[in-house]
Amino acid sequence: MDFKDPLIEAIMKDCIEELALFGGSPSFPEKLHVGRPNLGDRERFLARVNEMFDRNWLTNNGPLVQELEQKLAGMLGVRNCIVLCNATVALEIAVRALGLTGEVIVPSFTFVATAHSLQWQEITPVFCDIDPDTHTLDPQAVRRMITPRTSGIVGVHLWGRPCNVEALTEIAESHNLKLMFDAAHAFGCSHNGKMIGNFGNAEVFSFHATKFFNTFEGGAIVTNSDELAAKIRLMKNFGFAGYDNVIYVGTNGKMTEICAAMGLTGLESLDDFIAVNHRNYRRYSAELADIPGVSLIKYNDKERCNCQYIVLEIDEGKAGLNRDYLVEVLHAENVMARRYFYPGCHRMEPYRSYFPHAELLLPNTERLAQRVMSLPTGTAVDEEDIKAIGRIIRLAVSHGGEITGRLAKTKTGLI
Ligand code: T4K
Repeated sequence: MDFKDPLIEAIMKDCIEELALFGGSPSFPEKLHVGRPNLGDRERFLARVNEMFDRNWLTNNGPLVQELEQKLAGMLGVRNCIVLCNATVALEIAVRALGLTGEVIVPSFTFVATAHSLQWQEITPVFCDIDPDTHTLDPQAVRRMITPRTSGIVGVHLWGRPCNVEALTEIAESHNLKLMFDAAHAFGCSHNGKMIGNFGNAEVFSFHATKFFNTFEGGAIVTNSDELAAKIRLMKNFGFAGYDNVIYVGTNGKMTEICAAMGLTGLESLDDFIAVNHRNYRRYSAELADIPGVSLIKYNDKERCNCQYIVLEIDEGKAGLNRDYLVEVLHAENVMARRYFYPGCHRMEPYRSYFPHAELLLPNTERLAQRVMSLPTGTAVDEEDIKAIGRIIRLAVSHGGEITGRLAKTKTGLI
């Protein structure tokens, strides 16, 4: 296929026959993904890796891991940072170290790892509804979900936007519950001027390759409790408190030196990554302005924010087509928009079988799971790409009814 400039291609498309979904050529020659890794300076990374080989120290709390922990703790202003192999294991360890049992209140509108980290340890995730504006736990709903078996609350700072930390803290304190945050999306973000990482009993970051700051795979637990941190350090290393001396059940949650090398290198470019995300956000905001039924979620510009997710809500009534049809249009153009976090954990197994009527208590989750989508951003996306994506969305919405009619017919087998 003969590919041209995506912007020119997208500008030229002015009727739906030209959309790739209906036989036109895709606007982008290659797939444009959500979650393309941001890479720091390759030479700096390779130099660190060479030094690592010279030392012949590859894992088990090596010097690069220690340096990364110190740098992260300093940057976040938190007493303890323990880096781990990924955020899922970090969540599992934090849950265990905090002694959570029985039932724990969590949002369903999150990546499934939040719920799995509980269920994996036979703790029941009790799915709670979210605030329709912030997409984070609704404190009033949290109060209603508390039972005598509740031991804790896991809030999720979804898209990097902080939970209502004050209300959740008040609820946790008044009911003697532990409070932790899945801050997988919120590294580098602040709440009331304080860096995320300082709230609740502990917070967990993800440094997965798809996050704006990555260590290939990786994560961290941060806490201002020295006692909790000491326990977590033991738990991530099989429970060893010294040679031959195991004092807890533990697991292997250690981060390797090569992952820490990636993290240390990424930290040196962190401000650039964030600046690119903000610039992309402003461009998307301009390109998508005034498209009926398409709204870009807002970030609080008075706080520090990594802006790593470009999240849209699609109102089918105004756009003329639903989120799923818009995603189909974009995928055909090689824009790999994602339906994070469809369909909600409560509609995934095993939770769907355990709680077949959970949706009755989750109206906002249900609604948002049908309306929300994420678009590509980060250093892999430039101004021309965003303009082209904006034009595809504008074209699709301006022919929303027609696209809906055609796709509905295809799906019902009428054509
Ligand atoms: N809590 C929350 C709220 C989370 O969002 C996550 C993870 C976790 C906990 C657990 O954190 P980790 O245990 O992963 O540290 C991705 C990520 O794998 C996952 O880390 C992330 N959240 C989630 C939101 O997104 P998928 O299933 O969408 O990944 P995948 O393989 O489809 O990758 C996304 C896109 O990124 C691909 O279409 C292509 C691109 N990509 C991906 C990788 C790995 C690349 O271009 N290069 C790459 O190396 O889950």
